[in-house]
Order: sequence, then C-alpha cells, then structure tokens
Amino acid sequence: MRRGIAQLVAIGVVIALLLTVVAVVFKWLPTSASEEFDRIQAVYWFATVISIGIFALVAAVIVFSVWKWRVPLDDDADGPPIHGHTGLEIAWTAVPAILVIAIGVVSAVVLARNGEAGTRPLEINAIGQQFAWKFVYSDYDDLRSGQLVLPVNQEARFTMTAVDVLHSFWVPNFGQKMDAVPGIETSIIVTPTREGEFQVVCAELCGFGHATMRAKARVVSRAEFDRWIQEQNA
Ligand SMILES: [Cu+2]
Repeated sequence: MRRGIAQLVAIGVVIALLLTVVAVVFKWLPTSASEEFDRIQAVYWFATVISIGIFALVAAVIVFSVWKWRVPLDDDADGPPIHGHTGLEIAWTAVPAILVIAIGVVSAVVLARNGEAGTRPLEINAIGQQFAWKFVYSDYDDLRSGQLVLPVNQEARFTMTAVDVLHSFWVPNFGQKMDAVPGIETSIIVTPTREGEFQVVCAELCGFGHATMRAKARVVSRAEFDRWIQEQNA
C-alpha cells in the first residue's frame, strides 16, 4: 500500500515536471509592457499552476491503474462490485469548487484593478476607420496623430469609437483589447511599463484592408513625450 502510494506520487511528480517544462520553455504570451498585462499574466500563471496539479493527479491515477491493475486478455470475470466512497466524493467535489472559486476571485480582482484609471490619466480618443487608427489627445488641444505615443509609467485612458464599422483596438504587449463601435464609446486603461516600439493592431475583421490596419505605438520617457507634443504643435 505504502509502496503503491510512493509510486503513484512519483508518476505524478514526473508528469507535473514535464508539464512545467512545457509551460516555462515555450513562449505562450507576448512579453508584457504594461501593468495591466503583468496582472493578466499573473492570473494565467495562477490558473496554469492549478491546472498542472490537477492534470498530473488525474494522469498519474490513470497511468498507475493501467499499470497495476491490468488483467490478462482472457480474463472475462466481472470486477469486484464497488460502492461509493463518501469521503472521496466530497473531496473531489469540494476541492475543484474551491479552486474554480479562487480563480474567479483572482480574475475579478485583476479585472477591477485593470479598470482603475488612477487620479489623472492621459486621455486619448482612439478612432477606428477603414483602415487606419487615429489618436486624439484631448489633454493637448485635440492633437491628432496616426502614431500612438505614450509616456512610460503613466496611466492612459483610451476612449474608443469607430466611424464606419466595428474595429478593435489591440496592442498585444499591453494585454488590453477593446472593440471600437460606431455610435458608442468604449474604454480601456493602459499603463505602459517599458519604453519601446509596439504594434497597434485592429483585432476585429473590418473589411478588405483589415490586415493592414496597424499603427505604431511608441512608449517614451516623460521628457521625450513633452518634446513630441511640442513638435506636433509647432
Ligand atoms: Cu479595423
């Protein structure tokens, strides 16, 4: 009995290690460049760790059972009659329920925090139109730009709309995505954490030029951002 449990645990550990290698070695998500995406990735890892644990447990029990309790091909006898096991049934109902609730709570907290704009966010209107993005900086006399320039470590609130059909504002490295819908305003918050160049992508099939509906997003220092604003106004 004790030896069997040790073998079962050993199988589970090997499976969990293999899964961990698959989870860590491959690059499943874009590199995060925003506080919001950092939080979203934390949720992913939280759920991944739980999933690896559950999968390793289930797979270990299956592998162990097939290995230990195999019968010869010519064994036609019925197996022993099995009655329920109340303790086990309570455990396999309660534990998954607790885990799913935990994932739900963590997700809800992240969703709420990712919607917080801070005290003074940079306000930007993102306007989608076949097949280009336009960014209007309402804090700076409605300065218009086809390129998205953001100061690092500053919350930016994007208020979105579309002129013609549905579009969707997405910068993969920011982790936030929101539909731009004609006639209504939608919004998301992005707090860039890394300077660099990223891609604004339209993530809603919007017509023939959808695939080319991209813009450059540049995250720069505060000083460089102020300089850019001045240059645009000059
Ligand atoms: Cu589009």
